[in-house]
Amino acid sequence: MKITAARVIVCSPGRNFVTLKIETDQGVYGVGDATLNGRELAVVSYLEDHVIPCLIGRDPQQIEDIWQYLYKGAYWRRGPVTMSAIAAVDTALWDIKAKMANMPLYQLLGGRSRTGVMVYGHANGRDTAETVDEVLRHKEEGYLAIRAQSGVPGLNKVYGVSGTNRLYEPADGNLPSEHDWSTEKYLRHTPGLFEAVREAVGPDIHLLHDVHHRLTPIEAGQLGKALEPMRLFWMEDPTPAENQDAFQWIRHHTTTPIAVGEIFNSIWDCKALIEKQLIDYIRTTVVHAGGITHLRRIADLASIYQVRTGCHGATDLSPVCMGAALHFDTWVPNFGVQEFMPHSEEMLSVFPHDYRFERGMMHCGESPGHGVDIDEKLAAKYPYQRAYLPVNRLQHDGTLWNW
Ligand code: CS2
Ligand code: MG
Repeated sequence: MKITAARVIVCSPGRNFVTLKIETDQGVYGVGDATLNGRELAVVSYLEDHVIPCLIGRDPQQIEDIWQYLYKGAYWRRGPVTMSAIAAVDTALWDIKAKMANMPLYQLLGGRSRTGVMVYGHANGRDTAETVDEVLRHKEEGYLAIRAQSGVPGLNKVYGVSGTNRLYEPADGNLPSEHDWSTEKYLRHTPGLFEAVREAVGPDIHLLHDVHHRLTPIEAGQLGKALEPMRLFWMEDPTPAENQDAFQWIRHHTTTPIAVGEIFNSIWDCKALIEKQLIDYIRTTVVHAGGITHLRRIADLASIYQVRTGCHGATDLSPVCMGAALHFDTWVPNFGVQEFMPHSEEMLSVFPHDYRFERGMMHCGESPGHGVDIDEKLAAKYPYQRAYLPVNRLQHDGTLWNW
């Protein structure tokens, strides 16, 4: 069997997506997500200029050998651009292999480990009252797990709050927008937010929160301790994770579970965090952490230390990634939760898919492969529009901070 062609499809149905399509001499093709929010074209070039020429003529069944070839053969290892490109190839090849085997991808990985995939939804509000209403609306829709993010009094824009009833989409056009930040205001506000949310929603709903890399370890310890009475499912990205050891200072001060990893792109980014049990959930994804092949390795390492998966699933990960992730989630033994930030109808129209949401759970389809395709004609109607993620500055002196 041979790879005969591969092409990158860039489209922007409400936001930018990068998709790789690999075709073979057996008429079967596979699709992979290569979207890196705010740096999309870097991955396009990496694929078109450096990876695709090496793929033509190779046997697409040799998933592992191609993974090793692209990882070691680049010499310059790891990084979000490299690993997203490798991920797109890997996902497309798993899609092809499952189609050739005439089975849904989860069967090829090892079969079903659960009846469905528990997801968490995004409840966002400009203030506590609006956020509580949104949490209750999600509870009504059957969500078992709900993330709550709210505006912070005295700050003009914070992560996770769209300010309208539109879906929250952080990337905006032309040049990065600038947000202001005050840790003091955030730490004063957040415990009260979760007191109100827990009071309203009752004890059974899993509540999550994304700190989005903005605290120092000791501040994160403070927040985790303050949130303990509200029993969160997890506190996410409490502090930047380049220094994995820093998480021990959070662990010293709080039992609030910790999730990290959506910006990780390889097992090396989380090896210490997992082995030292400094986290409870690993958020690495199919699209940014080297595809199914590498994500399985991360999940297996995590399972040894009772760390569970909690894959990132924001709208800047395409429906192709969501489809592949749901097959992974259906199989992986140490599953925790899957993030589900629904794509708009416009976005979904470009990506025919067979996964579905039902009362707090998602279900991958039974069609061969990962169950997601791309409608290239429709995609062509949505040309790429450069967009950046915002940057953050400290409100009192303009210091560039973590967004
Ligand atoms: C967030 C993301 O969903 C999350 O947990 O951290 O929305 C993140 O801000 C975006 O994926 C960045 O592109
Ligand atoms: Mg996050």
